[in-house]
Amino acid sequence: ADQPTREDRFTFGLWTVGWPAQDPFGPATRPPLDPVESVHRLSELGAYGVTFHDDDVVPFGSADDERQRHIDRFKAALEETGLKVPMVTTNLFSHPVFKDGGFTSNDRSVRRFALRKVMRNMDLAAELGASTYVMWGGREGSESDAAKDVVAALERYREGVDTLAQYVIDQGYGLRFALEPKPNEPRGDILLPTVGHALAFISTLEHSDMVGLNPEVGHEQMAGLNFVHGIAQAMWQRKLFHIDLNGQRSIKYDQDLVFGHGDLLNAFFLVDLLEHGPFGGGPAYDGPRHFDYKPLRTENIDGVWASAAANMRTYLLLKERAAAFRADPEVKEALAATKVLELSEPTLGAGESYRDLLADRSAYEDYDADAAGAQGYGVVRLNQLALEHVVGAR
Ligand code: 3MF
Ligand code: MG
Ligand code: MG
Ligand code: MG
Repeated sequence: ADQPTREDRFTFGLWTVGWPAQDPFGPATRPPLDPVESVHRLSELGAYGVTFHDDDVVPFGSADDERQRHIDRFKAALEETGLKVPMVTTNLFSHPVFKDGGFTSNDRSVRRFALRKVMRNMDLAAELGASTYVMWGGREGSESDAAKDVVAALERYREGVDTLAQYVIDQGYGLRFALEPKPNEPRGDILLPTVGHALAFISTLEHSDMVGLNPEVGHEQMAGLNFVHGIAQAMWQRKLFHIDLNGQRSIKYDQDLVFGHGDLLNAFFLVDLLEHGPFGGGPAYDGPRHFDYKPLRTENIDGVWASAAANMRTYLLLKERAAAFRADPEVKEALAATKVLELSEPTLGAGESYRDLLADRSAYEDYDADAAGAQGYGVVRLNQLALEHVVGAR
C-alpha cells in the first residue's frame, strides 16, 4: 500500500529533482540533470506526472529551432513513459531582467516582456494538456518601502492576471490559474505573502472564477502560519486548485524539505484533510499531489531519487495512518466528546432569525455561562490519539 502508483497522482516539478544544489554560499554539488532522465526515473518510481517552468525545459534565450528540439525530446519522453503534465508555470525570477519583478517591475518594458513570456509558455501548457497554470511571483516585492509603490504594484498584478485570463478565454484553453503565496525569499518581502492575502487579491479580479491557489506547506510555515488552516480556508472558498507539498522546520529560510520532514503532525492532519475532507463533511481535494521540495545539498544522485521516493512514501504512510485514525471507534468517540462535529450544526435553527434568538431566554438570560465555561473539551486526549496513530502505536 505504500508503493506509489499512477492512481495516487503524485507529481514533481522538474526543478525539484533537477536542483543541482547551488546555494548563496557555495556552488552546485551535483551535475545538471537532463529533464528527459527525470521523466524516466520519476515514472519508474511510480509518479503520475511532472510539472515545469518554461526555462526548465527550454533554456532562457534559446533560438526557435533549438526550443523546438528541447520540446520534442521532452514530449517523446512523456509519450514513452505515459507521464502527464497537469501543471505548468513560468520562470519570472531567475534572469536579471526580473530582478525588480515580472508583472510588477517598476520598468514597464519588463512587465510587457513578462506577460509575453507567460503567454508563450501558456501555448505550450495547453498543447501538453495541462489544466493548471501556476503563478509564483518570487521577484514581485521589495527590500525598501521607498522603492515600491505597493498600491500601484497590486494594480499591475491585477492587470497582468486579468490580461492572461482573457488570453485563456480567447484561445479557448482549458487552463485555470493558481497563485502561489510566499512571504519572502528571494525578495525581502513578496507581494501576496500568504494564502489569506492571495484570496483577498483574487476577489478583486475580473475573472476571479478562473483563479485559485497553489499553497506551499513551507511558505505558510515560513510566516509562522498553520498550513492546515490555510488549506481549509482555501477549500472552503473553493480555491484549492493545486498544492505544493514539502517540509519546513519553523520560521527561517525556505527549506523545501521532503514532505513530512518538517512538522509531521501538521503533515498528518493535512493528508487527512486532503484525503477525507473536513470532519463535518464536504469535498476532499481531487487535484494532483504535487511535491515542490529540494533534495538536500548533502545528497548525490542516488540520494535525489531516494528523496523523491521518500516524499511519496511519506504521503502514502500518512494516508494509511489517517484512514486508521478516522476508522478508530475511540477516535470517533473522542471527536464527539470534543464536539468537533457539533460545529457543523448551524448556530441558528432552521428558519430561526435573530428575533427568535433574542426571544430565547435559554440562550442568554437563563444560560449558565459558568457551567459551559467549566466543561472540558478533551482536546489533549484526541490529539494524543492522532499522535499514537502517526507513530504506529495504534
Ligand atoms: C519557490 C517556489 C517555486 C514555485 C514554482 C512553481 C521554484 O519557493 O515554491 O519553485 O513553486 O515557481 O510555481
Ligand atoms: Mg519552499
Ligand atoms: Mg518554494
Ligand atoms: Mg512552490
